[in-house]
Amino acid sequence: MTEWVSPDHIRDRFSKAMSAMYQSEVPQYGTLLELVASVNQQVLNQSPELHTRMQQGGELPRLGVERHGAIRVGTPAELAMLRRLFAVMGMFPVGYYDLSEAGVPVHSTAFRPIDEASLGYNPFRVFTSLLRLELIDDPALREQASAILAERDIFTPQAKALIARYEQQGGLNEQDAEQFVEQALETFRWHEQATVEVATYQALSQEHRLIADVVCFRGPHINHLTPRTLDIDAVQRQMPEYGIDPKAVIEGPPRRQCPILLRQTSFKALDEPIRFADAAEGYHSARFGEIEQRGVALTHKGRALYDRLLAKARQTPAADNAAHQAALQDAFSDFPDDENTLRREKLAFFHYRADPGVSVTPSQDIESLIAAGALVATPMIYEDFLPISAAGIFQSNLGDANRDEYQSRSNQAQFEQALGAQVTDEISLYAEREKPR
Ligand code: OOG
Ligand code: NI
Repeated sequence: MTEWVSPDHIRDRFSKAMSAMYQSEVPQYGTLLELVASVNQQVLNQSPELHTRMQQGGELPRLGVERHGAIRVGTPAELAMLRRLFAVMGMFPVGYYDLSEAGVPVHSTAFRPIDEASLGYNPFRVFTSLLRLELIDDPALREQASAILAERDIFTPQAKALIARYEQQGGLNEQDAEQFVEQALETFRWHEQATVEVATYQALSQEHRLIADVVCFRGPHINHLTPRTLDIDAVQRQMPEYGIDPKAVIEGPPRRQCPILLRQTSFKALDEPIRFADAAEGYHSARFGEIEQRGVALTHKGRALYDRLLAKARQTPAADNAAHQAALQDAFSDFPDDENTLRREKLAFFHYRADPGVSVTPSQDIESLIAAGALVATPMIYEDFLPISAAGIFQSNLGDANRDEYQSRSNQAQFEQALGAQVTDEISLYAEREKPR
């Protein structure tokens, strides 16, 4: 019997290989990693309590490897093959994000591990967007874009063969797993050489810069990687000292005692030299670095409250990050900020662990078990993304020429048809993991 390499190991190797490739392609990302590691270490040194908690929650070993990345693809066939590629690494489509409302002509999902052990081992996620060509107004340009996309194959023949072998055998042996990581990585590599002439690039770019980014290259280059930080405000503040130009505001909820969901910020996409098919030279900006600070996952009720308070804070346009954070602080004073209240009001999800050292009586209810220390509740980390934040990240990297929202409805069914599978509802996954077993 051959031993298959576990998908968790393949994902771990792949995410490390991707990080190494991206650091060599975008040195500023390496600088960002240094800054994040130093801030995380400071936070852990200053807060032994957090250190202990993260250790107990099994979060410490994954802190340094934890990251997400993002890509954008052009056709249903590309998306469907990516689904099969990510499955080899134990990553499955979770959540549906419609960004057309925010003026970005894509809809997206996140490929990520799902079960407890896999998330604990390496929670690597890839935010994956599909271009919605139907949102291009000009029919001739739409035709041209889809003709260009029809010409390319973003996967190596070996990658496709290994995906098929994985599906057939139910696993990959050591040698195949190693090959797979190497071949899969090729899809995410940067290409200085555009596949189109400069005039085509410009026409597509004028329609939307994102369309040029998706259509004009041989593959869907990874456009950012994102390590997890324990103090996003500190990293945002220190970025300029490290020669990094941060986006204007930190997306998501404000700083809190009990962090919720996800806060994100990025450095602006770099202008990189490219060559066109007609030998013309130019610049393209797509690639950047991002950081994230994750907090507790919210229930439907908690999420509805988050959405409402965020909308309230966003009514006042902010001049800078300080003003934006102040508006958020103000709005989120209505969101309970202690764990017991979050738990009792069913706003957030928790892991429950029994402490067998504490004696209990059969009649004790959950609250008194928790009060006695017989049952320990720890926040369950949010593993997903936020559409308004994602739109903010996209926009800060698409220059200032933002366009208005598209007149289109979100279309999960169309996305799932392209994907060739349904996406899993993220909130139901947290609810499932919270159940006693
Ligand atoms: C994806 C932007 C969204 C996030 O973390 O919300 C994102 C992209 O620019 O392709 O990565
Ligand atoms: Ni991101």
